[in-house]
Amino acid sequence: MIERSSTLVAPGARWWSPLGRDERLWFMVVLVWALAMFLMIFVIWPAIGDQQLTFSSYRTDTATFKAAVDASIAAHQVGELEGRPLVAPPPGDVYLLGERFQFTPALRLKKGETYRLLLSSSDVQHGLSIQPDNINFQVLPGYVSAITLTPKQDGEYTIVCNEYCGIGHHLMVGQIAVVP
Ligand SMILES: [Cu+2]
Repeated sequence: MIERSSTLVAPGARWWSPLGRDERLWFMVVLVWALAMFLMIFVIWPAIGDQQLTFSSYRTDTATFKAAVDASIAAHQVGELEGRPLVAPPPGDVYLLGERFQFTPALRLKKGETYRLLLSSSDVQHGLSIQPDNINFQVLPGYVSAITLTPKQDGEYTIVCNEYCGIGHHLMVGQIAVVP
């Protein structure tokens, strides 16, 4: 603290003086741009982009979900793929279970049809990454992640787990085949 009587006089403090015109202008630019980016995330890209898939989640328990997966396999299995059931479900609800260290079942979907992919885990947290489209979702025990998707292009898609889940994590892959 410098005394008024000192020969050293503190410089005038300016920071609480009214904003200058250029400062006000920059604040407005930043505010408008922040709001624009906020709208892009929730309004613009979901409407015109391909990035955001509609997604919701709800609670479940492992036994209930596993029963639904088994029922879906029993009803719509069309073959086997790499030792796992290959299921071709009709448009609507599609069940996919993540467990150490696989995704069950392998799926065959039709291009242009709309499905609700229901994901859950029977043990620990997994990640669901659909390649090469780079769709990413969490797969959690006790919760169902529901993703509405309409495949637009046929081909073979690979699911990889992208949450470290144990010693076999790097082997944890699944398949979605999209047929015309
Ligand atoms: Cu993993």
